[in-house]
Amino acid sequence: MRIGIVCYPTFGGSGVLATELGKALADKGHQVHFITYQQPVRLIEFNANIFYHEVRVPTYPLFDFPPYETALASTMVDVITNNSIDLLHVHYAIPHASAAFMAKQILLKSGKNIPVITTLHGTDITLVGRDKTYAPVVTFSINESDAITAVSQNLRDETYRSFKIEKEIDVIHNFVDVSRFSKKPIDAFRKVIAPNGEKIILHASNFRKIKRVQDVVAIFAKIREKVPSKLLFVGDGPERPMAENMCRELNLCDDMRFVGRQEQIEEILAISDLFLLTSEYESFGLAALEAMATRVPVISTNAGGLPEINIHGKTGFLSNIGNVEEMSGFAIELLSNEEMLEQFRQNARGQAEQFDIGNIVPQYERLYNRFVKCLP
Ligand code: GMT
Repeated sequence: MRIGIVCYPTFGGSGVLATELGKALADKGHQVHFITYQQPVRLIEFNANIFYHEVRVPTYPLFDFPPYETALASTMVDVITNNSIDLLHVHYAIPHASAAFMAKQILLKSGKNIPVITTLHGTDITLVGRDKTYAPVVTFSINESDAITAVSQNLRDETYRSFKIEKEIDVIHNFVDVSRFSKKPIDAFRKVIAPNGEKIILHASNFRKIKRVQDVVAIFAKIREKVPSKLLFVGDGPERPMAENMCRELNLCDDMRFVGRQEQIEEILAISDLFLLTSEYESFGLAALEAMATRVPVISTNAGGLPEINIHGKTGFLSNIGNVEEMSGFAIELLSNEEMLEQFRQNARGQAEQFDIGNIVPQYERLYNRFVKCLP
């Protein structure tokens, strides 16, 4: 099958998922065409079945806002026509679903009916999409998609609650390639971060407000009073200066490191003992799943789809949003008990295996086959 994939090419979970899906489909013999404004960050190796088409947005002095959506729709038409694409799969509704609708209408004029699948990822529904500036277009373009998927049951329910959706939304959970997250810890690396055998706690995100990074710092301050430990922050974003300030105010700077955006997250996860995810909403929490695949237990909030992946008392613990006291208590309990920690490590890996790429990608293929009846 020839599949067009549209996504955000940056470090966000939706782009990571879309890229990993494209790579997996290419490995299975499908021809995959990425249509984005920049090479997706996880699209690094060469694969004969993968093609990349850049969306260029010409500027003009009249444009205070260059019309990206128009450029995207036109590029979709061009790529679909010239590469005989069978199906278009867009990730994140805004503005990909509406650009896909426009492309579909244009192609219909020349007799081609391109099936469009929209995968909803989270903030396109729960935050940005709900804004009344976008909501009518988001509702319309989701309804016009030939199929809709959501990355968790929670996101599916939220979508029905927030928008007037007239179609069935299929839940296809996010996935992880567990074989990629099976790295052995590099001792020398661990020693640099935790020279005296301290426990290593990790948080990885885009440092947006929704992640409540201040809670990560506050939890760590409490853990450190009881358990010798270090905190690693992976990623970057608007709340990072605030977190750095907090670390200075609480006198934690010797035990905290901001390592910025990292492509080889599996190396960092491999030396970690605990992952913290304090978000006020996560449709799924792909970062937590990647941690679990590396045998790292997760202490998270119980917001959104997180309870669908993190099992309380088994793979980690869940608390109400902002309950720093309880989350630090759970962390101290776990990090102070080696037997319990090892059991949770094994449980985390076992749970991640349920979401292995090999179990989830065929669900997308079955969905594609509803519209395009052909083998790779
Ligand atoms: O978390 C973000 O702000 C990034 C966002 C994205 O679109 O890249 O992540 C969303 O999609 C991920 C992949 O499906 C999910 O794992 C994240 O939970 C979801 N984020 C939110 O719902 C806040």
